[in-house]
Amino acid sequence: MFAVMAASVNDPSQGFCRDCLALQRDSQPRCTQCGSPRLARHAELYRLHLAHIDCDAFYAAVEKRDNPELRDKPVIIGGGKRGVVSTACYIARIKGVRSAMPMFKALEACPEATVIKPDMEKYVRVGREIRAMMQALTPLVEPISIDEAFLDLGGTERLHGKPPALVLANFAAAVEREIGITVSVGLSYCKFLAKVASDFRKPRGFSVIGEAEAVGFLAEQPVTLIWGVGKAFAATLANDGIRMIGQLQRMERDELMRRYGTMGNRLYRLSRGQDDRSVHSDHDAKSVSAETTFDTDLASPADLVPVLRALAEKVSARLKKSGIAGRTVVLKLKTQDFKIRTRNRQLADPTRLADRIFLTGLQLLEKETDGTKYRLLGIGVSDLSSVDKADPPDLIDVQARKRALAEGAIDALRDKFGRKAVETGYTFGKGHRGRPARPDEDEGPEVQHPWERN
Ligand code: TTP
Ligand code: MG
Ligand code: MG
Repeated sequence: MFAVMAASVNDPSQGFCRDCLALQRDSQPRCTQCGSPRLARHAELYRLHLAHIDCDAFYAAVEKRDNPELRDKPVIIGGGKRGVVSTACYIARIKGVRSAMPMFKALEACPEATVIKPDMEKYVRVGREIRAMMQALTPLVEPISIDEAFLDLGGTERLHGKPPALVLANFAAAVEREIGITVSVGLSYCKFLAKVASDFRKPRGFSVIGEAEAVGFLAEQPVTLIWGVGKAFAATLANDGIRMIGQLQRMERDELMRRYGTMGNRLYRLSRGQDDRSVHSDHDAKSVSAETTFDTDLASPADLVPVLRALAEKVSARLKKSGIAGRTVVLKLKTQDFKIRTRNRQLADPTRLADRIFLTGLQLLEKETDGTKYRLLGIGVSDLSSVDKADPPDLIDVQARKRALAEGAIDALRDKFGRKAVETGYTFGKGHRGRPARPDEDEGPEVQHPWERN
């Protein structure tokens, strides 16, 4: 049924109504069914499935919901006269009130505002309710903060009987109805642009950035739109005469990397709308992993093993930094035709050692190197625990003990002289072959403890 529906409406001049969800069969400015002007139309509307959803003026919206008298008044949420603004409703924003502004300044700009102290417990509760609604749409929900998340709705058409765009519009309406606050939706083909899109027409926004328009759209935007370009870095770029993303698009990767190091690589890729980070669900957040997508598909152990080693080191570094260890090693492979293979092995004790993670991963990988070409390789650990039970001195495997000691020594050297100072046999000199295609953007989820999430 969906195929017929999509075929008939998959046209840039058509689309659907965001209020009543009726499909539009012509290019009228208002819904042919309910008269609403809130129509979603886009050439790629029915193809895209990566979304970012963010609540509008979240704390303020919750307070307005709970006190309807405030509905049409300026509301500021924040901590007392000497505090700062957590957020302000959109009415107060018209007057110039912004998050993180000192409260006295905010009240200078908008003296008539009602100021409310934050009720975190309530906001966390509402945030959880919204997250539960998201999780009913897809298992691939990656919360980013109390009021926002990425969702990957790929492959859910059958389940919902409609394409992701319609599911999202329906979701936004359901949040308004059931929770009593509004959200903005960004729909695109990658995380970077989905997030940009959700911020584009707030509040109650629904913005689509398709692949075809990405480069042209980005060209016109300031560099600050790029993740990781904060005030300080924007000032560095401005010093070099770079203010717009279009300028970055005209620069070579080598030049950007020479000037700005690994950040240069990010500038190169994101300015061109290249971002293949996938959405990691809450379940993954209970693991620590690293993965990379190759520029060309790889099949041979000679190519895959050094990548595995480098990723195992990365996972180990994160575990050590966070003071945790994992007991199950998980190998992830994506084949040329996008099929995902995951293989697990449980260890006798939790580990945080690169060597153990690597060697276990290697055993799992050996069985999978049968000539199949892979486009992605990842390694991680789950069953996380604190380090006290991790890597006990191993009486039987004296070699393992030696390796643990050697790794401790390597870590100490790296602490002193930097990561690059000490390369191991597996990674040394292999950089040109099996190295991750994007060494600084191949990260799986950062370590996330379930209790850190709201
Ligand atoms: P945001 O989503 O950044 O902001 P918002 O929801 O208030 O407004 P927008 O419509 O632009 O998304 O942050 C979510 C909540 O986090 C926000 O309601 C309050 C809190 N917060 C702070 O406490 N301090 C801050 O500096 C920011 C940015 C947010
Ligand atoms: Mg928000
Ligand atoms: Mg937010």
